[in-house]
Amino acid sequence: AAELFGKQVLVLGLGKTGLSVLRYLHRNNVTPQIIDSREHPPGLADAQELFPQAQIDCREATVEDTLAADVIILSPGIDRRTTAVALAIDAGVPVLGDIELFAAAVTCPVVAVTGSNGKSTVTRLVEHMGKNSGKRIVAAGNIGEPALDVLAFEPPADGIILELSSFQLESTSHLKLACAALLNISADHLDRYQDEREYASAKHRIFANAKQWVLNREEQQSWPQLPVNEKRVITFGKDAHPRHYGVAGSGSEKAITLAEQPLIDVRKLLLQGEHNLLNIQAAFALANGLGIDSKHAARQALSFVGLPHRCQLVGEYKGIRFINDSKATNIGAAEAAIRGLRPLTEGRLIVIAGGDAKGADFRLMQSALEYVDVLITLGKDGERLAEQHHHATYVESLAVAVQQAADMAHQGDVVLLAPACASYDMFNGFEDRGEQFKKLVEAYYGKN
Ligand code: UMA
Ligand code: ADP
Repeated sequence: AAELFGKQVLVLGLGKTGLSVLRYLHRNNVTPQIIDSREHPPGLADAQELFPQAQIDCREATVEDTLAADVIILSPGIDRRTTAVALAIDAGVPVLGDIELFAAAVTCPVVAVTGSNGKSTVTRLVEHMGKNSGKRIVAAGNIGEPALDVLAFEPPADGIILELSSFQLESTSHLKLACAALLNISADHLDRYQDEREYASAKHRIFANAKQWVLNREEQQSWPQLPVNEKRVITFGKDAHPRHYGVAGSGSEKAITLAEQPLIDVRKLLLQGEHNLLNIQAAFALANGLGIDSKHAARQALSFVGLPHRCQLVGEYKGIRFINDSKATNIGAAEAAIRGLRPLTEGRLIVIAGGDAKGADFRLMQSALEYVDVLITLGKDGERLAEQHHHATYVESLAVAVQQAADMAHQGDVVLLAPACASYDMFNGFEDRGEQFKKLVEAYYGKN
């Protein structure tokens, strides 16, 4: 923070990130100017308490504001293309994110994961692999714990696993990483990017200063265009590999391997679905980057139960399983859930989907929808999604969707909530959507 001292610092955004930035600046005796475009930004009262003397405005930032600043600290929810921000960037004003401040201040080893899907699962798994290892491994970033707050932890972290979104990476240039993983890239957030290439290049920024690069063999198109140094690269995939991570065996006799040597017997895992075998391999590589040995990581992985709202069984009634994958907020995630659950479904697969598609093209979902027997859609883009399937109905609410699904389901069927869309058109976030789903299912079967 030394380089911020005495400068005119403008903090844009007063959400979780903005507040963590303010706490950091406060610890470093820097008083910023603060602007949030929302009438009642979530962090307003806390900000006033931290900086009673600071100028805090709840309105759109103007070009005068941004050009007057020496440095702008931008929250990830704000588009860098916003006129006032874009003009400041053009004028040479540094526009940094919280992760860039974190990068300049952190002293312990850091590893990070990005990708369209699986980030939170991998982040929590790496954190879990660090438990009982004698090291204090902390998860931070897009997962919900702002990275700058971790710097103030007592006792301090021995290693940090960061979940990074493309928005955070856009405003980051100097993050040194012991290891960086890119899980996959599928269309998402196209309301914030010109095209998929621009979205991918934001994600590729994770490798700029990383010692090791963890890449997906199944998705060579997600690899960075930068010259790939063989020595730095660790890959993961669905098959065994002579030097890298992989999966050996077939049917129920599978093992996750490193250089064809077994690390974990897949039958012993609580985490379900083919996509999670890939997530586990990436987590191994990242945990290794934090000095956690593979044996310990493997033991810990066996007790990892996964995260709520990700392919989570909410109940089984009359032999019908109801699965909540509300976190499938884009097509790639919904596709992974559908493909992953089809082999485990004896009867019909009934999928509830729809919401705010964030500009995505639903035709990309057609191949996955072939595995779906009945599609029930809802939300802002639900009617458009229904056009992609031969047996689809559009309904006005999640309550009606659950009722229709439960009415038609028989023993052996699976009812899967995998929206392929964001939730904000009808809900207060994916957690709210998942919880409402669970409540509606329970109410249908007379359970409170
Ligand atoms: N906003 C305004 N005006 C402002 C500032 C923000 O309207 O002046 C709006 C944004 O457009 C956005 C919302 O407020 O809709 C929140 O934006 P924010 O930047 O204040 O967000 P934070 O509360 O700081 O939360 C962010 C991440 N959110 C986003 O990137 C949108 C959180 O990830 C993250 O956990 C948190 O920082 C801590 O690091 C959430 C997320 O949805 C889970 N991430 C996206 C995703 O995973 O797909 C990227
Ligand atoms: P993120 O933090 O990137 O949103 P999560 O771990 O929360 O990722 O998982 C979100 C959804 O993505 C899950 O509900 C699951 O359906 C899907 N998913 C998880 N891992 C993968 C993967 N490796 N590839 C494709 N889809 C995945």
